[in-house]
Amino acid sequence: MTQGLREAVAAGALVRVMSAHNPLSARLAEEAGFDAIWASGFELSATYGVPDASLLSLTQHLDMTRAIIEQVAIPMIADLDTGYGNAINVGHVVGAYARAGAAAVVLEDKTFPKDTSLLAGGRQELVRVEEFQGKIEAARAAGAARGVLVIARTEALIADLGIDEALRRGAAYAEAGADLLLIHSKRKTPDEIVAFTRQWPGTIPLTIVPTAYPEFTEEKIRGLGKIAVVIYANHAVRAAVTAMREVFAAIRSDGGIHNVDKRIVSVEEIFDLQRVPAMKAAEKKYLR
Ligand code: SPV
Ligand code: MG
Repeated sequence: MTQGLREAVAAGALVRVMSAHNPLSARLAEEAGFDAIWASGFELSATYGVPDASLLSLTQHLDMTRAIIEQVAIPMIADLDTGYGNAINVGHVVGAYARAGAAAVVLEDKTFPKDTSLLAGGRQELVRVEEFQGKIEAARAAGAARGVLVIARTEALIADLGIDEALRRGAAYAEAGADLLLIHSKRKTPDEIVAFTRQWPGTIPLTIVPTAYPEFTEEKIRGLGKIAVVIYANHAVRAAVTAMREVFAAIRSDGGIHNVDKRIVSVEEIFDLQRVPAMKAAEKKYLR
C-alpha cells in the first residue's frame, strides 16, 4: 500500500496519520478513519517500558511494523529514527522496510544513539548536513523500486538551533532528494512552526507532529498551506495508558470487575477485532 500515500500528498490533501504500537491499535486507527499509520519509535519503546533512546533493535521495530502492515489496508509511515547507523545502515534498513510494505520512511538528522525529542534537557545533537544528505540518497536508492517516500526530519528546532538553521537543513535535504520534510518543534504554541512554514519556500511539502502544541488543529494547518502530513505521534499509547489506569483503579477500589464490566468493550467486540467471524466463515468453507 505505497501508492495511496504518494497520491494523497500529490493531490494536496492533508494526510492525517495516527500512531500505533501494535496491529490492534493500528486497526482501531484505521477504523476511526485515519489516512495512514505512524509506526512510532516512541510508542513501541513505551510499550516495551524503555526510553525512546535507540534501545530497541531494528528487528523489534521492523517485526512490529510488518505485523501492523499485515493487518491494515491504510499506508504505513515507518519511524526509522537515525537509521541505525550511517548511510550504509540506512540503505539496508530502508530496503527491509520497503520489502515489508512501508509506504514512507522517516529519518532524522540526529546522532546515534538518539534521545527522544520532547524530553526536557534531552541530548539533541545533529549530524553534519552532508552526512545526512548521504543518508537521504541511500534511503531513496533503497526504496525507489517500491516507491517508498523518503521523509527527511530535521531536529534543528528541537536542538534550539533556530529557524534559519532549520531552513538551511530543510533546503539541503530537499536538494538531496527527500520527498517531504518533517519539521519538529517542542514549543508549547505553534508559533515556531507557523514562522518556519511561512518562510519555507515550498520546494517539498512539510510534515508536522503537533504533540507539544495540540491547539494547532487540522483547520489551522490547512489554512497555513505547505503542510501535507500531520502525525499524531503518541496518542494510541497515551489513550491506552489513560484507559487502563482508570479501569484498573476502579477494579481495585470496587473490589471486583462488576462495575467496570459495562464500561469496557465486550469480549465479543474483541473477537470482532481479531476477525473471528472471518475465521468462522473459513471454517465452514474448508473444514470438512
Ligand atoms: C515518535 O513518535 O517516535 C516520534 C515523534 O518520533 S516524537 O516522539 O515527538 O519525537
Ligand atoms: Mg520517533
